[in-house]
Amino acid sequence: QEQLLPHSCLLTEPCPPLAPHYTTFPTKPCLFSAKSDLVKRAVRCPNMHLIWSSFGRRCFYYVPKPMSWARAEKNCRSMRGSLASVHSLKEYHAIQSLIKYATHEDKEAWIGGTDAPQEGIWLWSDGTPFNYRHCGGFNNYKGQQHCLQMNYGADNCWDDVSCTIDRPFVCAKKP
Ligand SMILES: [Ca+2]
Repeated sequence: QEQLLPHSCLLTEPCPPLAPHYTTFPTKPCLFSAKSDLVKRAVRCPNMHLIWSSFGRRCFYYVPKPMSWARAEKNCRSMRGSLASVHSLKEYHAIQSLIKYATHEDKEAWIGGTDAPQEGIWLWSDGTPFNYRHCGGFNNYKGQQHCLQMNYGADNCWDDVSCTIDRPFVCAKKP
């Protein structure tokens, strides 16, 4: 059976309002003091301890529960989003800081990249252009690595890995 996140998350959570200062999303967890704007504006989902944060023109949501890439994407879609796409270094740093804020580490996580339809042609699950590449090689080890995990290795690069392993994940959606 598919395990979807509680629908109360979808129905009760507004996306925090976008504010100009979010365009300089803190990249160090020490900047997230308990009284910071981010925390005050964040909306917590009961039971799941989830937080939506805004950056640029999208809202991002870190889900700590590990699951396969497809289940992760399905859960993001159940919240009217999709796994996060990344289009710049700043966006990547924002997503990294969200994970660091939630986990206090640079934890590996799914984002929306996949080359499952055709090897070597990378797509974002939200349909946006795959126009940014962070560090890390897509080696398609044993021909079975078609999904993109972030925060891989000592340099927190990108890595292609089997889509069926379980990872926490980051959703994104337009407010
Ligand atoms: Ca790989």
